[in-house]
Amino acid sequence: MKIVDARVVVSSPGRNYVTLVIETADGTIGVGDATLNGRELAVASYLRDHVCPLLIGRDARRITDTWSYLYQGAYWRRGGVGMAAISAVDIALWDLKGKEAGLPVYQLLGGAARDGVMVYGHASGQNLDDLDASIQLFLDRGYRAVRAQAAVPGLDHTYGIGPAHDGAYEPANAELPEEEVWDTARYLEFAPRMLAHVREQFGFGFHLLHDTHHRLSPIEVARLGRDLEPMRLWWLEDPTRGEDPTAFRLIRSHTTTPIAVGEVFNTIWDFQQLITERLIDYVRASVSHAGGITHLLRIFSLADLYGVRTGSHGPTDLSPISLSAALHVDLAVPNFGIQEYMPFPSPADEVFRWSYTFADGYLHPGDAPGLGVEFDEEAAARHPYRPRYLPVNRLADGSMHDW
Ligand code: GCO
Ligand code: MG
Repeated sequence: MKIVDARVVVSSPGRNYVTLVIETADGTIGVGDATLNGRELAVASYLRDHVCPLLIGRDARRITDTWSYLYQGAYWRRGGVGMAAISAVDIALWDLKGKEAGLPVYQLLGGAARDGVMVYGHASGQNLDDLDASIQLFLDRGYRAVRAQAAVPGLDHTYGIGPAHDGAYEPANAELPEEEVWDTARYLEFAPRMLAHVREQFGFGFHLLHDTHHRLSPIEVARLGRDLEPMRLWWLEDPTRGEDPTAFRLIRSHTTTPIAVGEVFNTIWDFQQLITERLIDYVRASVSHAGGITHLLRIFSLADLYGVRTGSHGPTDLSPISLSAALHVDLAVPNFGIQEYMPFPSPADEVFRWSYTFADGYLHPGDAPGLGVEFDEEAAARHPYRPRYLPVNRLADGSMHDW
């Protein structure tokens, strides 16, 4: 299983993806996702210029050693770009290991701990009627959990609202970042009203989630969490910025609304205090940003010790390789909670062919050896990279704000 080639393909079948392809001497191909929304080329260069040359000649079977070689060996630690690169290598090596064994990756992780992976869909609307139509669509399709977002009245634009009822949205849609204006007071008045409306319309027979995208201060979250308690959310996501874990002590002392954090985190150390002080309920890590399958398993094991469950990041700005890798982990770990799922629009399906399937609100990664995703490099070449940026957020007076 000697590695003979490692190459990076940046393509844009609907949106930009960075794919790492690792080939071994017997011609087996392993694939990893290195996409970092809005900073794709930085990871591509980190891999091409600094990591791929180090992989040639290494034994693809030595996953943990390769992880440590790239992490400890670089001297410079953590950070989005470097960790996305290490994650992609790790994911590709697990894919190769599964292919060599002739087994789906989840079998190598201890086998299925459940029959399927419960997912949540993204419902959204420009107003409450649109939101109702969107939620209905997910419930009709069999989803057992739905994230609800709606445009905040009085704001020109609210992040994360799809133009279509199926919630599909692509926020990285401009050649330079668009500027959005945020108003916390309007949001804090609207969000409880919006989520109460959802429970009034649809009842409590499904799990309801909501994402706040780091925009509130800790005391604002404390108030929102209290206001939302009657709606019994599955989780309130990223309510405040995650860099200061002690902020969550304040939130915790005021509300029982469950909290999910970590889609922008890169390592177990980012999560350590939040988990060991039981300040969060769900770990939101991305397999392709938090060190691949190897490191995600470490984070999830730590979380399990403290009764914290998993809720892996899974938007369409991570490629189908990431979603598949997350699903193998989800199926195998004891403390699985829920998985985010946004179906990939065409032409992503021309470039990536996946074996995971959806039924009755659950995904299953399938039983193809490895991760179960084939990457078509010729099809990828037909969709070249286009510079695309996420928006930024300002307050009405022009100050930069978290978004
Ligand atoms: C989510 C996220 C995404 C992020 C996106 C940024 O909960 O799915 O908040 O929508 O904004 O991944 O690239
Ligand atoms: Mg989020």
